[in-house]
Formats: sequence, structure tokens, C-alpha cells
Amino acid sequence: MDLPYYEDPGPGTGFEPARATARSNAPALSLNGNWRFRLRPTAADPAPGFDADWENWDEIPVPGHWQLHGHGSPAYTNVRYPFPVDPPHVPDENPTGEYRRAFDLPEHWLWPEQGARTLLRFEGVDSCFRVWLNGELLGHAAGSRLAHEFEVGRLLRPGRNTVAVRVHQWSAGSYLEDQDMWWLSGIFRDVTLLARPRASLDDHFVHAGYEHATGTGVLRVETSTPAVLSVPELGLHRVDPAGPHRVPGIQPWSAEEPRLYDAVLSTPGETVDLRIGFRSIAVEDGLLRVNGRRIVFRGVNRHEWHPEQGRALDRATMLRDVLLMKRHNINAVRTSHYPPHPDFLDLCDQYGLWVIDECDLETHGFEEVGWRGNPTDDPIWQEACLDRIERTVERDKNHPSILLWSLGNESGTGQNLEAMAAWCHTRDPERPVHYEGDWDSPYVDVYSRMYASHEEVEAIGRRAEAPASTPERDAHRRALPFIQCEYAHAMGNGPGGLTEYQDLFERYERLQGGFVWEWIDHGIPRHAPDGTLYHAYGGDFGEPLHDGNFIADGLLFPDRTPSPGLVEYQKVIAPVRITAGRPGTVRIDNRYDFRSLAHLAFTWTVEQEGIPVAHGTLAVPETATGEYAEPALPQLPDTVGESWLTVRAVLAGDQPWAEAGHEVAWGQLPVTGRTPAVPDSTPGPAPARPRRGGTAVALGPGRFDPASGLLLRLGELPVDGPRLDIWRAPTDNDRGGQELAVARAWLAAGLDRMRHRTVAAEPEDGAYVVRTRVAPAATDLALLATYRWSGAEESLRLDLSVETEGDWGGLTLPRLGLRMTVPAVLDQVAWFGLGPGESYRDSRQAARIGRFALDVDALQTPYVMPQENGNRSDARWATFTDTSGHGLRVEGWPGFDFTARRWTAEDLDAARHTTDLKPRDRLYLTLDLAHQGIGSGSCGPAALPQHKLIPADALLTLHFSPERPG
Ligand code: IPT
Repeated sequence: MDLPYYEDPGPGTGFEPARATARSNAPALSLNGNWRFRLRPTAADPAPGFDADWENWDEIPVPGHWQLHGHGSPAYTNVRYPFPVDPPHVPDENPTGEYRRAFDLPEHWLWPEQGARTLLRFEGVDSCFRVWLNGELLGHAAGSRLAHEFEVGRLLRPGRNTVAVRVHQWSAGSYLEDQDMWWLSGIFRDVTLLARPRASLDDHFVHAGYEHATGTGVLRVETSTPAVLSVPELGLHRVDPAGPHRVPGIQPWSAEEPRLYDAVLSTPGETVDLRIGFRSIAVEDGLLRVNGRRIVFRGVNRHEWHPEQGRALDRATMLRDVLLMKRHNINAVRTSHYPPHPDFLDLCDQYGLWVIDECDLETHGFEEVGWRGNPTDDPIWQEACLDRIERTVERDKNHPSILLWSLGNESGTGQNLEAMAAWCHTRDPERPVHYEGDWDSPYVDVYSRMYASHEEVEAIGRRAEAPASTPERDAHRRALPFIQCEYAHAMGNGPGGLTEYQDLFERYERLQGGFVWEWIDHGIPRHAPDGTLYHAYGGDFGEPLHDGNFIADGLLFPDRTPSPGLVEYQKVIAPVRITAGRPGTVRIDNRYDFRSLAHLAFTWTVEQEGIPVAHGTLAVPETATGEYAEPALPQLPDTVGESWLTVRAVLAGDQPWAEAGHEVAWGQLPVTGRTPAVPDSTPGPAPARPRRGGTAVALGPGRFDPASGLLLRLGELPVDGPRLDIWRAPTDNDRGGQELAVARAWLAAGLDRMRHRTVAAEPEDGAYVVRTRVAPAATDLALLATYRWSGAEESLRLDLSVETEGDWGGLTLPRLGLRMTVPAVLDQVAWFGLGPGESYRDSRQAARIGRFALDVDALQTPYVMPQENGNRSDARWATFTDTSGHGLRVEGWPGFDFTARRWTAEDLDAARHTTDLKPRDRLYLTLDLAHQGIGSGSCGPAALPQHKLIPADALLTLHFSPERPG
């Protein structure tokens, strides 16, 4: 049986060869806007209606996805195909969108009689489409994120014309497009009619090399038609583009200084504007070098995502992404897992981001069937595979920002990948080829992996990794530079462990950085019955097969608010490091790849208990990359109590991506230590003694329940607790992972349902001492807590000691601390400690020591799937007050971590969406000594050994006192 065209494993028919995107002066007509649309349940041949009553169809915006405009619904799977693995066939249920619109051709269009052609260009249609102009079939195409052009000149009529498109959700091409994202269909990128004048410039290939030893640029432009080239700034006027033109004194292009030279390429029929960036890329001596230097990728994986528009991004959103990246010290993007909208690459050229441009190819779902029939190793798919890489490279070849071509993602191994690599090497020998899926790396130029543990990355850094499958392949691979094309899975709370990766990238020259997975949560806004907004994820649209909230694993929330993970990454990868220098100095390390520090201004501030007492500027010499300066510090003021010096590096002048004053890096150094370093044995001048009276035990301002020993009141304030508490709502990183998920072990041991037994609660040496045994059902493991309360007139002191009982084996604890409740009105929180954002033991580089104030709602981090969040670390003290300033003050030794929430950890754990969290009538506080680290176990290594919370004996001292205004 003949295959229908949408099951054709080839690339399609009827379209033009791929060519470069161009900024041309030839006439163009955008066909974006409202089209007529209807959705059919199958791909069956068009009913006559396709030609008849279309003016009554619905309207739909182009570009767009029909599932986001009221037709059908989104569906999310990660690896698994949402249809049977039966290549190249697709199910009969194959939602098919019929699109149609009329357009009026401008009066002076160029006609075939004038030697002109007209191309109907589609920048992206998901997943396979057939197209007609004025009723004539032009052909069909697959390759959703690739451009296709159909020649229509001879079919056009003056005045009104009609274009019709049938788009199938499923096609043979779907087998090649199994990226981890929502399945969304339709004409989702621009549609344009392009006039191609006689003697137009259909294709051009700019080669702009940079000889770093001499500063010479070497320019050579291949053109499809004879043309002339002008680069006025370089004194080139109407020269032969083929050159090569050697130009001394060139300022090279880099992500740090994206110098572009304007140029014009002209033929008798057309002029094309170029923006040329001179740079050289080489893999030599086992290193990836740009302009002669080793670079380090501080990268992210970017899917195209807009919460309302899906992958139909407008330019403003793309610009927002670029600016957010630049402002967060990110210098590189992998376009996971397909070529982006071409405007995004223009923005990368302009603002400066290194790019790995990835082909639209992923066959991950074949892993589910043992890679049987994998298209990347089957000759019937070779033409499609080659077409995909050709369309990627040809469209994007003139972008200086693109350093590497990537063959695709997670497509196993196979001869078609090898053929794609060979084609790249022939067509563009100047750019190295990347592909992660074949760990032997036989036909690529960088060794790339995803989610390798710190330990393995370190071994690779030492070129001491486990061998490849043959000695020959091993020799090739061992000589390659290394990158992690994905690492540090940013799902929910986290990632933890970033700083330890960055240390490795800085220690071993072979390790040239990586790309955090991923840039943005692909959440879709929905409203709860009461109208409150939440973000939907897999399963929320009734999909029978889905991968839940694995789609929400970005550094940005769906609305593009930076998550704490992005703020952490920004600090970890800051290109300037500020640490203690020789006595009387501060050390400033330049970790840029190319830039000196001349564009930065340095300021300092001294804060005494978080209150600024002096500030000034710091003169820092220019300092070349890889070097450091040790400017002398000014005479610092005398301070009492805990004081810190903060040095900040800010932009001295405006940059295209941020204004003067934008903070690039900061560091803190201690000035004077905390007093008292260790508190006296009593909290105040008038020691109190516990008294038993009526229904309570009284001690200073405290009233305790004699049966449980729990504090009931502090002065006027009704409280409940504090009592020992170890549970946290597991994070995504606690739940998943390559290692046995920690949360599974916690739940198996019953750490979410600890029971408290009061062993004794009695006066002892002037104190009130409460001993409890805290343990889960069905085991003999326990934590023995001793609360030693001492009091003064105004305050209470708690010395908590915890001992472990039983054999805990390798079991860790989620947290170790206290939980208590206070009245809900005490929702104004201030503290001196790490802030202002949340932090955990392996994700706390971005937190600085200071005095901060936030209300309880602002302390919460709204992860798309609710989970542990909002912890503030190392507080020396914290106050929880009502708006008039009355409430509770807690001071701690050592510094304590805290959260304040309107719900419990159990509520957080049970919630599936942010709107499931309903405020209770109390405020829940945690006051903690320690936490299990976060890690990135949702896809990658769990918390490092040094960040695990192993049960052990522990001590915490807290002072509780009423807080009053003033
Ligand atoms: C890896 C994929 O390449 C990426 O697309 C994404 O799915 C990521 O995982 C997880 O969010 S593949 C995985 C098997 C390591």
C-alpha cells in the first residue's frame, strides 16, 4: 500500500533548497494575522468543504498553536511517544487543522515576465503540512522548526489570492520530533510572501575569520549570484565578495564584546544587509578556542516558551530572554532541541551569547523499545535526517554567535547521525560538530554529556575517564574538550551543587562549562474556580499518558520571573570573584574570557548588624582576564557587633543589555564578629525559676503545658510548640533521580509521621526540662530531644539537644529543627542573616548577610508544583510581628534557618498546584539547625555527600522574647 504523504519518512516535496535568512530590500508581504480555521479529527482527504464554506470557519491567529486557541488541548510527554511506536505510521486519530486566508497582492509586485520569482515561506509548521495557492497544490513538508519555501510566482494573480494549508498533528516527522515539551500543532511561526527579483541573491555564506596573533580579520563571502560587497567601516567599497579580504586591526566578535560590522551585499536585483562578526573557532590541543582563547560556557538550554503563545514567540519575548540571560551572567545558549525563531539568533549576535544551534531531531521514544527501528540508524530516514541538518545549517550559517552545530538530542546512535556530521564538516569546516547521544563521540568534535556527576566530571577533567568502546575511539575522545550540554536540572527547588560544578570547570582546562537544564518552566496559565491563576502541567488536560510536572524545570517561572535557581546561577558564574586578599586588601579575580575589568566600577559598604555605617568606591586597576588585583581597602570605621564589608562590581556605564549600576558580582568579608559569640547561660538580668500553678508551668514570660511540656504562651502571645520537627515537603529533586530518591527512603522510614512521647517535664536546677522521644511507627529508631528552658523576666532561653537512638543506617533526615505556631497576624518578618532570597545548604551562594524584611507571603517561592521552599539561612535573629510591630523575637546560636508559612509542610506536600494551598488561621514557623541539601536528583546526582543530613547528636540555643515597636 502506498503511504499517504504524511507518513512519508522523507522530508517532503515541492519546496526549494534551503538557504540563508537574509535582510533583503526585495518586496515582502507578511501573511501573519487571522486566518480562517477548522479542526478535523483525521487526516482523511479534504472534504469538499475545504473549498466551499470556508468563509464561515473560525478565525485563528497565525503564528499560533491551535491547542492554545480553543481547538483541542495541549499534551505533555517527555520521552514516550503519545502514539504507538509503529514507524512511519501514525494513528487514524490525527487532528488536522485546515487553514485558509485571502490576501491582496500589492499593486507593484514582481511578475515572472520580469524574470522574478515569488516564494511562499513558512518559518515553522508543526508537524507536517500540505499547501495550495489559488487551488493549486504546491507540495508538502515536514520538519516543524525548519523553514520551507514554495515557488508560487506563476500561480499568483493581481489583486486577491488565496492560500490554503492543511496541517497534521501527527506525521512520520513526529518520530523525529520527540523533544521533551508540549505537543502543540499548527502554523506557529511567520508566513511571508517573498519577491525574488531577477538576479537576486538567493544565498550567501559569510566567512569572517580572526587571526588572533595579528588582529587581522579575513573576510570572504560566497554568493549564489555575482555580487559586490561593501563594508564602509573597513574601507571596502563594492569589492568582490570572494576576496579573501585581509583587514588589519579588527575588533573581534565575542559573547563578551559582540562587535559587529555593518556591510551590504548587492546584486543588480537586490541588496542584503549583513552584520559581520569576525571570530575564529578551533579545537586544538584538546581545547575549544575562540579567537585563540579557551572559553567557558556559562550556559542554559533554551526551549522556546511563552505561557500563552507556546512556541509562537514574539520578538519582545525573545529580547526579554536575551536580556535576562545577559543580566544573569549567562554567556551561552543551547537551542534545545531545534533551531529557534531566526530573530533570536540575531539578538544573540547583537547582545553577545555563544550559541550551540541544534537540529530539529530527537527520537528518544525509541529507547522505550530498546532502540529497535531507531530512525537515526535506518536508511529510509537518511534523507530526512540530512534534510534537517541542511535546513538548520543553511538557514543559520551567517550568525557569528553560532559556535557549534548540534545534530539533535537523545536520538541514540546510528549511521544517519554520522552522515549528518560528515555533511556539516564538508559544508562548514569552520564550526565543530556536537552531539551528546553517542558517548563514544566518534564523529563529533567535543565530548559532551548530560547530568554526569561531579565525580565523573572531575575524572573527565583529569582525562582519566572510563575508556570508550574501542582504543581508536578512546584516543579520539580523550583528545576532545568536554562540555555538559545539560546539567543541574532546575526542576522545582534547586538546583543544588552548582558551585561545586563551577569549581571543577575552573580547575580543569578540559572542562569548558555547561548548560543548565533548562531556561524556563513550560507552565500553561489556568484559573481555579475562585479565579486565581495557577500554572498547569502534564496531566492537567486529561492526557492519558503524561509526565506530570517534569515540564516545569526551568530557571524562570512560566511568567519569566527569575526563580531562586537563576539568582544562584548568576552568582556562581559571576565573571568577577571578590574574596579576601592580603591583609588590608580585597582580591578581585577577573574570570571573563576576554574582557578586562575596565567597564566595571567597584563600591564598598560596611554594615553593622546589617545597617550601613560607611561606604565608598574602590579603585581597581584594569586587570586582564585570568589575572587578579588586590586593591587596598580604605580605613574602615570602628564597628561593634557583627559587621561585614560588601564589595560590589557594577557596570560603570550603560551596556546595551543593562544600565550603569547593574550589579555583575559581589563579595562579602567579615569585619568584626558576633557578640556574644556564645550567649551567657541566662537570657536576661533577672533569672526566673519554674513555678507550677493551676493548669500551667510558669517560667519568666512563658507558660507551659505540664503534660506535654510544650510552650503555650510567651507573655501575651499564644503559641504552640516549639517542638522537634524533621519533615519537609519533598522537592522534585528529593523525589526523583538516578540515585535511589531520598524522599522514597524518608517515606519508607515514616519520617513524615513522627510521634512524640513526653518522657519527663520537670524543674531541674532552676530550669524547666522536657525530655521527649520522637519516632516513626514500626521502627525502633528515634530522636531523643531534651528541651532545657531557662527564663528571665522578659525572655526565655531554650537549649535543645538531640541524640539519635537506633541504627539509622544510611538514612538521612529532611531537616532537623523545631516547628511552632504563632497568631496569623504576625506576618511581618525581619531578620539578620542570609537573604534576601531563599537558600539551602548547597544553593546559598546568592544569599548575602544583611538585615532584611519581607511579609510572609513574599517569603514563599511559588514553585509550579508546591514543595519545600522559602527557607532563609543562618539567621542570627528574626522577628515575627503584626503591622504595629508587636510579636515575637527569636535569637539563635548558631545561626538558624527559618521558614514562616500560612500552611504546614504537610499541606505543601499534598498540594498539586499553587492554588491548592489555603491559608490556615495560624502561622507556622520552622527554626532549624540543618537541612538535607537540594542536589539535582530529579535528573542527575542527588545532594553531594557533604550536603547530606546524617542523623547525629546536635545542639541549638534559641532566645524567645516578645518584640515591641521601636
Ligand atoms: C534529557 C533531555 O535531553 C532533555 O530534553 C530533558 O528531557 C531532560 O533530560 C530532563 O528534563 S534526557 C534524560 C534521559 C537525561
